[in-house]
Amino acid sequence: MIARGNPDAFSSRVESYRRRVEEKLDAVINSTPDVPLSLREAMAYSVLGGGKRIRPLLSFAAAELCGVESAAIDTIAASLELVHAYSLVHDDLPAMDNDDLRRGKPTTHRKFNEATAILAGDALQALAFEILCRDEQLAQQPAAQARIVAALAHAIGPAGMVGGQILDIEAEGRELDEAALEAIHRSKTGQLIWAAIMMPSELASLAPEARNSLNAFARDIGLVFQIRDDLLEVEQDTQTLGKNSASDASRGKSTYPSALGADGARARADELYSNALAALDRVPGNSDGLKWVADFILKRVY
Ligand code: GRG
Repeated sequence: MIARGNPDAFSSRVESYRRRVEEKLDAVINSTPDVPLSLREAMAYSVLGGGKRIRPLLSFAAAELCGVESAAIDTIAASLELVHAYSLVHDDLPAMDNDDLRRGKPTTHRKFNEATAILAGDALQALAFEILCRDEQLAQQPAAQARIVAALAHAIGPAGMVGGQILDIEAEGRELDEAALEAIHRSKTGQLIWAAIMMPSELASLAPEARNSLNAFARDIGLVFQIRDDLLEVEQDTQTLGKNSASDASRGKSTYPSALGADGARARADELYSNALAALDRVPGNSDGLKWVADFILKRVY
């Protein structure tokens, strides 16, 4: 049983939630039959044993808020990390950001080769949808299960992450204003974060006003995540980040600090964070977990 209303309670559960998602991912990667060894190795390399697991933490916290204790949250959390890992593997490819360091290790195409990295990303994405569709707990609520699958597909599809990625690529070398940056990042980064929060909520019956408020929280906190990411790119060192810092500037990408200045970017993140928390306060239930993750997102140093 989850304790209600204790501000420190979520922080004491963070490591166990991270362990849960790691175990689930390990089981999914290593128990899927008939996977060629080289592909399984590249998939495992890309998704296991690294990352902050922010999206799973958002899902576990959203489940706490909505009073959902279903074991299916493990599957939702794992599906999010599978698609997140796929996006990182493809984002690092020579045709995209051409990065050689990720999570403190060589990127997947550097460790293996480009073709293997492309296929590992494709396979991780497909596996995310397979585990959601096969989950027995989710299958007990088939309408909710369909909405969960659709939310993830929408978030990472042409009007979501992939759409944002192409806008981002096409904007290289151009100076963007804040509105253009926001349009890119609400799709490219924000929608997967939105899905992490909204997918568990589909298993609960939220009143329409509560759902709208949770939506508003989810949208704004995704943008806070990106602004913090942009700030870390210019303020933090490569070793702490585990990926190359200042790589946006070297590719002529507009970022929040380049558009607004570092202080302006911080002020915008603070403003969005306040709006997000005000929206969250309108959702009944225990929001300690989402507040903890929102705070982590605003203040993270890696
Ligand atoms: C189909 C070719 C093809 C591409 C798919 C690659 C892609 C579309 C979109 C890229 C989306 C992307 C990688 C956005 C960046 C989001 C971001 C800042 C990720 C870093 O997330 P963290 O800090 O990473 O949560 P960890 O390592 O902690 O998991």
